Amino acid sequence: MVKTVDTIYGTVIRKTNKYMGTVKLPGRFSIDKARKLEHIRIKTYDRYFAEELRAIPKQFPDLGRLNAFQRALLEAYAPMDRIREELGRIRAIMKILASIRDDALFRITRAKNVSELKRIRRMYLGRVWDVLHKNKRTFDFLRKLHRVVRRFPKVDPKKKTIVLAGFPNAGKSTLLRAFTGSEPEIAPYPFTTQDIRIGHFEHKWEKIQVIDTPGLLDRPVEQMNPVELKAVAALKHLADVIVFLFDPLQDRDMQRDLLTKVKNLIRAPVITVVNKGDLLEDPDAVKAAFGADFVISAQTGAGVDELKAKVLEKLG
Ligand SMILES: Nc1nc2c(ncn2[C@@H]2O[C@H](COP(=O)(O)OP(=O)(O)O)[C@@H](O)[C@H]2O)c(=O)[nH]1
Ligand SMILES: [Mg+2]
Repeated sequence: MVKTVDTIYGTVIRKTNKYMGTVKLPGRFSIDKARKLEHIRIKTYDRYFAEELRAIPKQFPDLGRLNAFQRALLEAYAPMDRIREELGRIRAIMKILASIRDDALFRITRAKNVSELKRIRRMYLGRVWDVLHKNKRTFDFLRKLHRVVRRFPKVDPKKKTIVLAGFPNAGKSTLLRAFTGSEPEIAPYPFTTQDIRIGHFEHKWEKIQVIDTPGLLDRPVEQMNPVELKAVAALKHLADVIVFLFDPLQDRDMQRDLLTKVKNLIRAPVITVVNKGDLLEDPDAVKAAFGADFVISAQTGAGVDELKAKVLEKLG
């Protein structure tokens, strides 16, 4: 978790107070002893601030090692340069805090009485607080980004991947189950309010991934906000083939329109399929009308094996 600036500040104050309660210097009160104690206190604040700040970049994956899908997903949120810049900003803040510390430590050596020491401490904390708050945007940015990074969907870009698309109710979930013989794993899809559903099946000892993105590849692209659009476009780094399902019970032109948009967004080979063939009197005529490659029934399983064979052929 990336903490807010107020939490960081509060944590450091609390830890330092606790630590200082354990520090005992021998002898009676003297200004020299008061200086020593104040010196320890400032160094303790600084040590805890540095600890808190150092922990932030450590919680992020090595940006150089992200796969193309993860990178595209992150870039849906912000350009990689901005992410690097904000992470670098944390190191810059650590340097500034170190110089504020050094200035305070120097002033302590010159302090003539306790009230002067107190003023130095107040000044030190005030300057640190200012620096943290001036950079609140950086902390907030990294907080939000981290919440997403740690819940990245566990898709493997090295596995061959089938992405399902088509109108709601076209039968994507049913086909995913028919392909994989099981219920998919569900993970939040970053930067969208939607989930990603991930299923697997084995073919010749190789695990093939099947991905369904309900609410994303099933509606007009115009309705997506720019971040959603980029998050969905990240799928192009994953998709080796798209299976686009037509629902013969819904408007044909609108579905063909969505197909065009999905093609433009992802640019992987597309296999088009009319589903619910079991409900059709003349499946081949409907298939021709939709301009589809296949007609199947995901529910009864009719045509599913042939479709699967074609998909595997495209996957190579
Ligand atoms: N008759 C028939 N119904 C189907 C077929 N495939 C899916 N359905 C039904 O259509 C509805 C929507 O299916 P679903 O897989 O949830 O569609 P999705 O929204 O694209 O995931 C469900 O009630 C399914 O049972 C099919 O091949 N034939
Ligand atoms: Mg579904």
